[in-house]
Formats: sequence, C-alpha cells, structure tokens
Amino acid sequence: MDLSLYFCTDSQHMTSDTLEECVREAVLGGVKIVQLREKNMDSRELYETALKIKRVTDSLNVPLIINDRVDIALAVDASGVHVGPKDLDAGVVRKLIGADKIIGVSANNVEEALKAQSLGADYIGAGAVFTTSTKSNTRPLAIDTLKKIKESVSIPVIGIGGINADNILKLKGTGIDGVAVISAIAGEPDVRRAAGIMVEKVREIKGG
Ligand code: TZP
Ligand code: MG
Repeated sequence: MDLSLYFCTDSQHMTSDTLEECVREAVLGGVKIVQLREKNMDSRELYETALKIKRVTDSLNVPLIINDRVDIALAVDASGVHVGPKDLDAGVVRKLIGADKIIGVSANNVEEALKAQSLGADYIGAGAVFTTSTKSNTRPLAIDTLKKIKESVSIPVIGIGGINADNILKLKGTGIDGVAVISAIAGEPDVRRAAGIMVEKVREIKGG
C-alpha cells in the first residue's frame, strides 16, 4: 500500500468541472491512493458517485477508500474505509468489512493512534498539522506530536491538514509515510501539475 501521496476529494473545493476529472487528473499527476470524502451527499448520490470514481481509480490502478461509510464501501467494493472519532471504531468496521480491506483511522494524539492500531487499523491519518479552511473544527496537531505518533505505532502514519507545496518540507524528519491533501491538489488550477509537484516534495520529506 503506497500512502505517500493520498488525495481526498471535496467537490466543494475543486477547480475541476467533475469529480471524475479531478480524480483522474490527480492520479495522472502521481496521487497513489484516493479517498472519496463527500460530506454533503445523501446515500444515493454518494453511492452513484462512488461507482463513478471507482471506475476511474480501477482503470488507473489505485485504491479507493470511502470516508465514514462502511455501507458505501461494501456496496461498490472499494479497497477500504476511513473513519474518525465520530464514526464506527476500527474494531466494528473490521467485523463488517472483513480482513482484506484497508481501514484508516484519524488520530490527534499518541493515545488515539495506539487505540486505533490495537483495534485493527491499517494506517493512521494524523492532523490537522497546519491550519486549513477546507474542514471546520479541526484539532491542531503539533509537528512534534506527529513525530511521536509515528514513533509509537508500527502501522503507517500520514499527515493531514493544510499541507501544501510551500509548507510540506516542515514535515521532514517526522518519519511519516505520506501526506493526505485536498486543496493543494483539488483547489489548484492545474490538478495534474499540482499533484506532480507534491510527489516531488513528498520524495524530499521521505528522504528519497
Ligand atoms: N482532516 C483533518 S484536516 C482535513 C481533514 C479531512 C482537511 C484537509 O484538507 P486540506 O485542503 O488539505 O487542508
Ligand atoms: Mg468521519
């Protein structure tokens, strides 16, 4: 599982005309994994959108993760689910989704990360590392805490929240396995180019 550049969708914060185009361009630019994260769709619309996005991610050979919704992930046979503190916990999700699917869990401190790991999470999304206008009510996460989370768990850790081409190098030395972004890719006029720039920067922070 390559989590180095993890792209979350947000159709309210994109320059593309359609979510499919946005995801296609992001992956062609170098995104390695896509999360469908659409907070304002009812179940029917989300299901239909997930089917469309799955066609794109399948054709480009990258995994599709569904935010919050185990039912939608199962319905479209996505690669996994990402859950936060207000969603079903990883243990319940595992029972529902089976051993082979990917479960990502949001964590804001070492304790939450350890708990997620013990419940069967496959990776941790830790944030919000920088201030972001994409999501409201984020909990701030110091870069030092990000490093501590990475040191405390054996599963991969990715940073999230306000990460862009200008600030990403501040994460060098944390040991993280990748970064998750919305606006640094979806909000840029040239999505493919923006993803390509982020690929290069991620390589730098991972020391490769
Ligand atoms: N979780 C913590 S911050 C955030 C999420 C989903 C928003 C990330 O969006 P951006 O535009 O990369 O700051
Ligand atoms: Mg959630």
